[in-house]
Amino acid sequence: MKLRSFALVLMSGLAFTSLSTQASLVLGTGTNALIGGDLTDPENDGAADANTNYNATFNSSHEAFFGGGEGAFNVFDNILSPRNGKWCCNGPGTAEQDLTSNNVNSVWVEADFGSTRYVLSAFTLSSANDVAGRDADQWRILGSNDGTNYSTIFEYDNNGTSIWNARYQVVEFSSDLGDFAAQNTAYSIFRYEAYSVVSSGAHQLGELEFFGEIPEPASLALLGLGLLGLRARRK
Ligand SMILES: [Ca+2]
Ligand SMILES: [Ca+2]
Ligand SMILES: [Ca+2]
Ligand SMILES: [Ca+2]
Repeated sequence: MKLRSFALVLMSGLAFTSLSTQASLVLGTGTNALIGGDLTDPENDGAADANTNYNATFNSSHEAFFGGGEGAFNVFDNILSPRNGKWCCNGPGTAEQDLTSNNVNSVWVEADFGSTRYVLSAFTLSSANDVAGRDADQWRILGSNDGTNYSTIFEYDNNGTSIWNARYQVVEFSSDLGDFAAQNTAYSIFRYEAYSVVSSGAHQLGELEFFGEIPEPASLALLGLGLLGLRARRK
């Protein structure tokens, strides 16, 4: 988490000069630029090919596996590398899609935390190794609690331009930095869904990290208020 703290300090400094800066933050390139220890694997010890030591179960629209077939779950393997370290190449195509339509063509991958719900506070997306034309230029981060109804947490819609300018580049988006609104709803499922790529029929993604907190249960908050009330009455 050291890198991230440094990044936040850096952005706090920048905020003095430009309060309106879109704050998505380039953390660097390569595996070492990943924040690490994300919600899917807080210990960073996921055994990817065996799909063990993870705190989430994974699902995807295509290639629902880890491994050298460039499976979708490779976005959760904690590495940026060719082949076994990325997801490729089922694509939604290059054409710009109307994201308000119900009939959008997409590819998606998601992490399901079961009965545990998190308020998403940040995520990183990392580019993969080959041609930049395979990078997404329309995509969303979505949250769900039933696997059927999904709410948009973040939307990137910039046909022809991706968020990256280098291979294996790690970019962070966070509510603290103003990239998306501070979340009030906790979700058990977080999904990345892509609707278009820059200039190739194929889509690729190197890595995906989710960060968030378990909200304080309402019952605990009420208990706290109750205790305060008790104390007040005793006075
Ligand atoms: Ca783990
Ligand atoms: Ca991870
Ligand atoms: Ca990866
Ligand atoms: Ca496109």
